Amino acid sequence: MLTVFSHNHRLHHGSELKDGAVKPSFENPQRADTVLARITRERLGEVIAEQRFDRACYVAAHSERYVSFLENAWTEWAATGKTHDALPLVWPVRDLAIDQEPGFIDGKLGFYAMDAGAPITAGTWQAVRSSADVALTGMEQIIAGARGAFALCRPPGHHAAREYMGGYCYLNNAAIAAQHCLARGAKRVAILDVDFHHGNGTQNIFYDRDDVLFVSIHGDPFTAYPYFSGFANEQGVGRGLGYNVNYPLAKGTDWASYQVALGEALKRVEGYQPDALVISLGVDTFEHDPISHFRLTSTDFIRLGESIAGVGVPTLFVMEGGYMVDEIGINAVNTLQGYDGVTR
Ligand code: SP5
Ligand code: ZN
Repeated sequence: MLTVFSHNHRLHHGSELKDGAVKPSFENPQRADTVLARITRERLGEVIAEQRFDRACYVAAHSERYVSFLENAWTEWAATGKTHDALPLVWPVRDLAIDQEPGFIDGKLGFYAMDAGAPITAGTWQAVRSSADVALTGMEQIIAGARGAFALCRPPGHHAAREYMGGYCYLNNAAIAAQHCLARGAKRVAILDVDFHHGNGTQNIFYDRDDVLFVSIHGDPFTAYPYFSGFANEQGVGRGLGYNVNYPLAKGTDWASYQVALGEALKRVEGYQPDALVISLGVDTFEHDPISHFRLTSTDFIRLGESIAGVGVPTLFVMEGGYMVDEIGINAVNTLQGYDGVTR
């Protein structure tokens, strides 16, 4: 399988609040480099660089003002004399939720964020834009007739909604790729999100639409991040009713129970008869992931890839989470090799 990769991901290396202190984020540059090293070692296939896409491709999944915010946030933050990462500290919750962009960067950060998990640094925008370009380049491969392709995106994207960042995500790479596929003539695209965390951003972007089916398998949000979305009764609205499907699973879920939900999810995808399938591939469902609590083993990821192949639809894999850096390469590449049917 061909991989698309951008060296620009290294321009983004942010901080997050951990145990009461600002520390390097779990979402670090080593992650993508470890996956790339495994791809090379396993000779998965060709690795190509991203092409540059028009900004309009991002605005097709996000709002104009949000994309402008991302482009200018660091400059506006640096103009206040600060040199450390920009993180929001105030949010427009419930009754304070007015739809007016603040005129100062501190307010803008909260207005366009769901949490303090998406730091903005000097190189963030360039990395974020390149990550979306990696997904778009991967989708071009699928459009050109490839059976499968891997977009080694970093930073990840599935928590990024139409108008907000969060959970290490800025632009929603999977959503941008799916939208691009439709723009290039597809009638229906399905997105299956297997990251441990609910893909609230992708759900948000396509919630009222029937031309993109969104299916997600994740930790029950009653007790797992992002807490405020990912419940089974979130099924879409209007034309989109029935085209959003959530499978929240209990803490400690292992392959035996995971595969039941996966089987149902894949049946939904198959029944939709999509022209293309996008997999939001988070491998934070791994048993030793430091921030998640499922129990998939490295071999289970091979089974995951094989099961996805069973749908028989051209598939773009888009990298999302996975924070056990030692095994992130093995687990991601196992999934891709499972899909390719080339595993031991
Ligand atoms: C793309 C993706 O996987 N984003 C995940 C964002 C998760 N953010 C919440 C992290 C909460 C960390 N809790 C640490 C517990 C460590 N024992
Ligand atoms: Zn995740």
